Amino acid sequence: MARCLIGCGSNLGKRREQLDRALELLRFMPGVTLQAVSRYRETTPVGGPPGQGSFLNGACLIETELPPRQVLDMLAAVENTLHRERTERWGQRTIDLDLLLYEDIVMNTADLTVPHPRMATRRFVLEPAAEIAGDLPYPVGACTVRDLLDNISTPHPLIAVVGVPGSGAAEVASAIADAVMGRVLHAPAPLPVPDGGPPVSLARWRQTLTAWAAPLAVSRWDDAAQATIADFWCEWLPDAAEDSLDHDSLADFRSDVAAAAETCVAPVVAILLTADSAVLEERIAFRSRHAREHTDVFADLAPAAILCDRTGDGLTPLLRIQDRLVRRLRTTGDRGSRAPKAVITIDAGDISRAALEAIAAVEAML
Ligand code: A4P
Ligand code: MG
Repeated sequence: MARCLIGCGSNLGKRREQLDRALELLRFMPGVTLQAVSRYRETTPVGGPPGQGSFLNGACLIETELPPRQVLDMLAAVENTLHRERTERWGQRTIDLDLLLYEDIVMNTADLTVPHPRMATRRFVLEPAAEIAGDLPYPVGACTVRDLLDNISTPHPLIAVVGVPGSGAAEVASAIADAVMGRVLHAPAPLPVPDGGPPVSLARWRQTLTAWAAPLAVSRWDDAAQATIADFWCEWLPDAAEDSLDHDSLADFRSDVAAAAETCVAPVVAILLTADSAVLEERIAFRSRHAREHTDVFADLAPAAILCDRTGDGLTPLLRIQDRLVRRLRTTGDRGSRAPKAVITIDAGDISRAALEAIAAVEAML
C-alpha cells in the first residue's frame, strides 16, 4: 500500500460543497482508503488571471494500491465528475486535485511530475498538508512536509535566482523583488566564464567569491527586508570554476567556498532558470551583434559573445556549467544542511513568462 498526499482547491461555485463531494468520491473509489482530511482554508489566488475569487484549499491523505499514473487518472475522473473545465492555465476552477506526494517516489513524465513541482513554496498546499501528514518525506528536498512549511516561514528569507549567463536571472530577481516589495541583490561581480583568453585564475575565482559573499554575511543581514532576492549563489561557484582550474586548485577553491558559506545566509528557496541550447545560442548571437552598443540586455553574455567570435562556439562552456548547476540543485541524496530545501525549476526561454512563474512561486510563500 502506498500513501499519497493530495492537494485540493476550489475557487468557483459552491466551493465547500465541491470539496466535500470530491472527498466523498475519493472515499468510495475502489482500491483507495481515505486516511485523513485537513480542514479547509481561505487563500488568496496565486498566479493566474487577475480578478478571480479566493480559494478554499485543503489536503487529504489516501492509501492505495494504484500506481501513480492511475492515481492521477482517478483524480482527473473526480475533477470531471465535478464539472472541472480547463480553459486557461491557473484559471478559476470548481475543483483542482493535485497529486503532491506518492510515498518517496520521484518521477517526471510528460503528464505527471511527483512530487508536485510547485508544492515546495506554496503555503496554501503546505499548511493543510502539514496538519495531516507533517512527517511525510519530501524526497526532493531530503526533508519532511513540515520542514518545507518551516522553511518558507523563515523570517527575512533569502531567495536565490540562479542560472547561467543569458538565463535572465538578474531580470527575474528584479521582477520578483518589485512584485513582493522585497530587496534585490545583484551579483557584485560577474561570473568569470571563459572568453577564449587565458583560463580564469584561482585568484580571480577567490575575488569573485569574496565579492559575492560580502552582502550575504550573516553579520550584515538586514532584518528590515521582508525578503531578499539575490541573482547569485556562492555555493555554485565551484561548478562554474571546474573547467578553468586544475584538480588541486579546484579542491582549494571548494574548501574556500565551503568556509565562506558558513558565514553567509543560506537561501531557503532556489529559483533555477534553465535555458536550452537554441535559446542560449540566439541570445549569445544577439549580444555579439550589439556588442558595441551600450545595452544592458544580456550583458552577462559578453564573455560568451567574445568566445563565440574567437572560436565560433560560445555555448558549450555555458551548457556544461548549466548541467552541473542543475545536478547540484536537483540532487536528492545527501544535500547538506545548507542546500535550499525548495527548488523551483523554470524554463527561461521566455523571460517575461519565467518572471511571472517565479513571482507566483514566491508570492505563494508569503
Ligand atoms: N500534472 C503533472 N503533474 C501533476 C501532479 N503531480 N498532479 C499535469 C496533478 N497534475 C499534474 O493540470 C495540468 C496538468 O498537469 C494535468 O493535465 C496533469 O497531467 P490541470 O489541473 O489541468 O491545470 P492547472 O491546475 O491549471 O495547472 P497546474 O500547472 O497544475 O496548476 P497548479 O500548479 O495546480 O496551480 N492559488 C491558490 N490560493 N490556491 C490554489 O489551489 N492553484 C493553482 C493551480 C494556482 N493558484 C492557486 C491554486
Ligand atoms: Mg492542477
